[in-house]
Amino acid sequence: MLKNDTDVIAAIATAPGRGGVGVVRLSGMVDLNAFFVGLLARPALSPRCATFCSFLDDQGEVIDQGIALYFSNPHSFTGENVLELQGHGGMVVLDRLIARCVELGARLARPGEFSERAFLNDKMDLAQAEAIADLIDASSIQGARSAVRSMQGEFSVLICALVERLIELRIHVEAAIDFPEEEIDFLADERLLKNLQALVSDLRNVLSRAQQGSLLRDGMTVVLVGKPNVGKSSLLNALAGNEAAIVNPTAGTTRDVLRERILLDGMPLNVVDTAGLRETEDEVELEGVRRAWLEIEKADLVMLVADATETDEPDLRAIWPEYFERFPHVDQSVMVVLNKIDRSGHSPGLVEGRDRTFAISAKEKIGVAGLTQYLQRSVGFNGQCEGLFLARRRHLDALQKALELVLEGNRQLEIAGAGELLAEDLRQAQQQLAGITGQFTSDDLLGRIFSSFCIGK
Ligand SMILES: Nc1nc2c(ncn2[C@@H]2O[C@H](COP(=O)(O)OP(=O)(O)OP(=O)(O)O)[C@@H](O)[C@H]2O)c(=O)[nH]1
Ligand SMILES: [Mg+2]
Repeated sequence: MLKNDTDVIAAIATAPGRGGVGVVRLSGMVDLNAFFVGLLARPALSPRCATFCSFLDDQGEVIDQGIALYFSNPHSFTGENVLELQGHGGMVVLDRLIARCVELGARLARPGEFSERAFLNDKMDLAQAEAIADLIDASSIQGARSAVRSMQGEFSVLICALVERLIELRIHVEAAIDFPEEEIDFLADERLLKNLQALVSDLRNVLSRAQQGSLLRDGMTVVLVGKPNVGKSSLLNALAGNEAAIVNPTAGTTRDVLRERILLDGMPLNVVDTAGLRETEDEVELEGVRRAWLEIEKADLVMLVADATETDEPDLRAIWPEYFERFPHVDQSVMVVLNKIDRSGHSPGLVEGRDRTFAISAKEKIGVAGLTQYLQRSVGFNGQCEGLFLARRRHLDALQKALELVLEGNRQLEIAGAGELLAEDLRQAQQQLAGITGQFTSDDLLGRIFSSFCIGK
């Protein structure tokens, strides 16, 4: 576990820049007397009362005036004594205020240190702390709603219920193993099998809700690639609904990598436009092509844009052999977007008899809405966000591993009647799930998680 440290930490909690109000926040286990007396010229503050004060420097000069709020432990966000100073939101005034706090013995808080202390003091579990950071970063209403659900603990409650079920199963199995003199037929124990199966089905259900939620958080990255002039930049513009990229009949127009973030029913879609892939002597274009390949490697989905008037090859591998030569063992999603159907006469939509091919006209905006729906469907996002909670990659990994372990245990039981192996799988599955709420998480990982939060949170 991370060490609970006793310093008083201080940070500007409001976003940098100009604002009506600027907040400095302090937290520490020690009493905050130095701050009451030296900063506010008061012997004490009543907890949970707003007090209008002058904030003073070491000479007694007024730095600012505002509201001071005091929360005594454990009734605060961090579970420690917390002082919040609400002054005016200017950079100089807030910098002076924070410098004064440091003079009085506080140290500057690391990013996420308030949340870290709240976690260490059991004010919230790890998934809830992460949900606060995700709420701050949410890019859509749906994402924000799901983050609130996780922050309020709905996700954690489900995870804890799964952990409880695992514990019960472990007790059952391990108690049976502990009496080796009795011949135990695990398979004959219908209750055990039934409970295992019910657990698998519940794990699957939570995993699928978490997967949907994680799409609201991270969305997907789609990279548009293809030969010059096929209409990649036109497609980026059609998807984004604005003229973000330059479109021109000259082949080799786009040389840099261009990114646009679009929301599809709350799911962020990061669309990346790239330079047309071709052999070239031009140094700048060559660099563009090199960068395009780098983007391809990182994408969740690669959209090969092709000109419908030129391509009638049904097989993806034949249309784009270079890709399959570079990445012979792909498990990446690749699809073809057949563009310019206003000139070829194809109907918009999925093309029958062709491998993962969708026909559109980017210029005339035919089939583009259908393409976005197809994208959502292909990642399993149904646009419904009732009951979703914002989940992170690490939550999905843990749920996935727990599910695999339980399935493996079940298999061991069915083929070999091996109770010991089942017990071990269940133990590891429990550890995986406990890692989500932070009951079983390494210091190193905790450090990494909290350091990605913003300062003052
Ligand atoms: N008729 C028709 N023309 C299109 C369509 N989409 C794009 N074009 C035209 O094709 C030309 C190239 O379009 P771009 O979007 O610049 O193509 P690109 O693939 O980004 O090209 P590079 O950046 O050079 O690799 C432009 O003249 C577009 O107007 C379409 O759906 N129908
Ligand atoms: Mg272009």
